[in-house]
Amino acid sequence: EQACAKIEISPDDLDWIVPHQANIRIIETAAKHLGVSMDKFPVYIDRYGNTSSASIPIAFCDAVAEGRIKRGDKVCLVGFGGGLTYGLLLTIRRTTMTTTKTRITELLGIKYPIFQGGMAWIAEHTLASAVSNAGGLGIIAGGSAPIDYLRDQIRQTKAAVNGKPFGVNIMLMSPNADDLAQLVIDEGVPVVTTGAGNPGKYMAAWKEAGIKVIPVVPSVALAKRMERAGADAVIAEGTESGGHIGENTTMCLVPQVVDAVEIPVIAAGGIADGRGIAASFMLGAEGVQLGTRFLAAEECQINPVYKELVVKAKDTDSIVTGRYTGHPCRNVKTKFSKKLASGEANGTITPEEFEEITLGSLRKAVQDGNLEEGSFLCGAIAGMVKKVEPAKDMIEEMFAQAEE
Ligand code: TUI
Repeated sequence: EQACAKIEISPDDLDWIVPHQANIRIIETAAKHLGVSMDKFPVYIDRYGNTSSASIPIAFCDAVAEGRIKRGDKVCLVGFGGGLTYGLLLTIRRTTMTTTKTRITELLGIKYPIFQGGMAWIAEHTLASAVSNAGGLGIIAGGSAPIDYLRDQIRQTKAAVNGKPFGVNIMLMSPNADDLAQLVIDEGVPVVTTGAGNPGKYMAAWKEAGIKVIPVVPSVALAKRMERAGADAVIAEGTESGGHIGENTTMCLVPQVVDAVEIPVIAAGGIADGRGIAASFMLGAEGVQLGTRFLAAEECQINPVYKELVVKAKDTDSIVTGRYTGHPCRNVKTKFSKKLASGEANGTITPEEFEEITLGSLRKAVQDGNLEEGSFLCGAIAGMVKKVEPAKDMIEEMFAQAEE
């Protein structure tokens, strides 16, 4: 009772009460007094009717064997020394939530478990270094960039982050993925994320080079395969994301991936504020990846037309094109993207024409702000992004809100 009062919980909130050392008669009396069942006392009694301090590890082993707790569960052990008969160890069912210290922050040595998505043509050194310097993980997009360009981006980021970690995203559909995969080794890049495919063939070389490898996965099956191949974590990306997307939603995908793998899971797709971060943690994620919110970062170098489209977008302003060609892609709704979506739906645009029209359309959006021929990729959460501000302010505000 004293212990519960001290941390302001009721005895009902306890999964177990493990007496450190007591006699069984004292325990039975205590249970009666607290009005809790003897099931809550996983005690081991010696031949004299006393419990021993070995109760605690034995209780844990039994709980694991019986499936009451599993590896990775958060268990809070609170010890109170109140004299021989009052010594208690409590495991608390509802643990205090913290969004800032997880296996991801430990693995990468970062302050906040937040990644900035490695958006092709968009995520370059100014944005990536701003995010890394703010305590997250900034990621440079490999996309289909020429190798010299990416090398320069990596070196500029390194020079700006003063030893803090950063990442490079390897887009596996890129024709020069092999070269970029070797470049990250040669340049000593600390973290690699991958997208749009299975990075299995690069895994051994990356691990050998000491790189932390974190693939994007759109399904449980791929998450399991990546874990077996040696991935350090996975990013479970829902269909709310911008750009090329899978089918499953963040809400459905993340908890299923969390249940399927032991490695930490980062949630992506449809997250743009502290509530989204808190929700992701409730689904079991230990980190988040955001793309769309960072499009509005001051340090993001996209054309101002693009930034304005994102900031002005409302909830219904994203549209998926490319469903019929097998490569669905989420964009800001513009005349161009609406024409593409309706053209493929009613058959007036053939798959070949679609490929031709969209070739180079991302560059036209990012560099030129070309509303007639550009694909302005964005996530379904664009409607919630309301202002242009420094990446650091975004991150600090979001984690303050998530903790709250
Ligand atoms: O990669 C993305 N989103 C992107 S990449 C991009 S740029 C681009 N340019 C030209 C052609 C294609 C893309 C724009 N947006 N997101 C990560 C992501 N990865 N979403 C889904 C996947 C994914 C899909 C299938 C990951 C693995 C995968 O594996 C299939 C298999 O089993 O091989």
